[in-house]
Amino acid sequence: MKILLIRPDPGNERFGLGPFFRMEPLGLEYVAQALIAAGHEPLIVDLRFGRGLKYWMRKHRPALVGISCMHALEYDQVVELATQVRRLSPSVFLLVGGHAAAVYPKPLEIEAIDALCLDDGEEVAPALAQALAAGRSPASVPALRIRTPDGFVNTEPLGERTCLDLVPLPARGLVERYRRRYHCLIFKPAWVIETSRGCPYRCSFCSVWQLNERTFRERSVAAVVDDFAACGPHVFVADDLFWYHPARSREIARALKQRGVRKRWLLVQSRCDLVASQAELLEEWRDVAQDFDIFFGMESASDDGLDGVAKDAPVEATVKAIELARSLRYGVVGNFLIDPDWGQEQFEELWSFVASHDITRTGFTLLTPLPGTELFASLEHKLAGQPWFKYDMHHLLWEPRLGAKRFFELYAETWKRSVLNLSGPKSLTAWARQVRPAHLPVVARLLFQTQRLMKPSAYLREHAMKTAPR
Ligand code: B12
Repeated sequence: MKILLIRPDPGNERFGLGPFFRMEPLGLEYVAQALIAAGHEPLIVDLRFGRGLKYWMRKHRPALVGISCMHALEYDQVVELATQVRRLSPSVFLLVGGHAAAVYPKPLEIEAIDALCLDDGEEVAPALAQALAAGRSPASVPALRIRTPDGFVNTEPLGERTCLDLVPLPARGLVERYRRRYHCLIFKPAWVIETSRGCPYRCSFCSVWQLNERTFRERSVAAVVDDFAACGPHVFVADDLFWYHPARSREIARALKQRGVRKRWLLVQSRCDLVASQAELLEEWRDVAQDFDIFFGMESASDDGLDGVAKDAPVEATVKAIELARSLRYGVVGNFLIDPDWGQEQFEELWSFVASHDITRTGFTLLTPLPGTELFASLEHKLAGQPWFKYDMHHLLWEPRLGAKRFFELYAETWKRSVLNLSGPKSLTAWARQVRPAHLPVVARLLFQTQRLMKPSAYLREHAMKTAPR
């Protein structure tokens, strides 16, 4: 069966670090590989670059179209895209998958869409393609939410969680034509690797553990090493919790070194308490890349703040992790959450923490009830009517305690502490020294675009809007 898999252009990156991360659609690459293994003919299209939908629909003539919806902030674009696909091809079967579609499918329950994928695509998509090819009803395929004359209904869930080794390597060849467009921070081209999926912790703002029911699945060491060896010099590891299983992780580091795999730059995401207690493991990994950054969800400058989001770790762990990582020459990158109910004193507490630990490579996001979290479920009635573009963690979904004007002044003031502030900790000249001359125009453009994070008026302008600015 001919299948078109689409990564939409969310076009909603006015705030935050999105523009710095033009990442490959790894989820679609795994789905595509599973479809190839089942004898189908998938094509991946990244609508952020190059030719548009019409061209690819005409060229590939798919019987099945799959659209990816990773973030809640993409719902509106996905609905629009699905409507366009339906207009171009009334008979095509239209499936939407991805994190946001799986955790909260409701906004995607429209006439144009036939089914929503509620679990791992590697297992569900080939099962659906087989059913369609054999003329069987999609109702026989597990882990779907399908459109029926009586509305959308769920099919049986998968019997057990998909084993990640079902598809050992993603179909990277299908996105090679976009490779030079993919970048991560100042590194270009960039690759994304997944070594594990899920997280056993229970942070209240995160929808990952809720979708995965606190499970943590791992790819085999051999598959991870093969994937690292096949990818280029700049790698972002998409795992939510890198280094979680120290013995396996040590084995991967050793196998990579034995194979002679060394990257120019590596970025991984992990928890502070985990890193703080794994000095030897971090030493083992350090040589795997020339520059090695760790992204920490630091979340709060106080124990109360961490308890408030069920982080299950103290601030002391944050401090220890920063010290340990720096002592081993890791770059420390992080994110803090800002509660709309804060007063000025909590902002000041955060500023003082950031200054005393010199944390400038950091982002600051608003505590947002994201679909798929219990927080969202409990507030759903209060949030009704809020447009999806505001779920980017830089828009307010209700009036803050200090009032929007004062709140955004303090929020913008907070962002001024980040390396992105060109009149702050790092000048444009300092950035230029780190970047290859050929990449300088792109990085400079991204940095100028990012200066709006430090402008209260930019946030205020969108605060009252009910539809996204075009
Ligand atoms: C990489 C990533 C990004 C990248 C974007 C990557 C890209 N390709 O565009 C960057 C860094 C830019 C990013 C940014 C943000 N992100 Co993000 N991101 C992720 C992360 C860490 C990994 C995703 C990934 O690649 N996983 C690995 C692949 C293999 O899995 P997958 O994509 O889920 O695909 C599988 C299934 O979903 C499914 N599938 C996927 N597509 C399709 C399509 C079809 C047709 C089918 C059948 C199946 C299917 O099959 C695949 C294989 O099983 C996830 C966390 C997570 N675990 O999902 C957060 C996550 C998706 N991000 C999140 C958030 C909140 C954000 C930000 C708002 C954060 C911020 N601080 O600003 C911004 C938004 C940026 C913007 N304005 O667009 C949340 C979303 C929550 C929600 N309910 O909306 C997540 C879940 C993190 C979290 N802990 O809560 N993100």
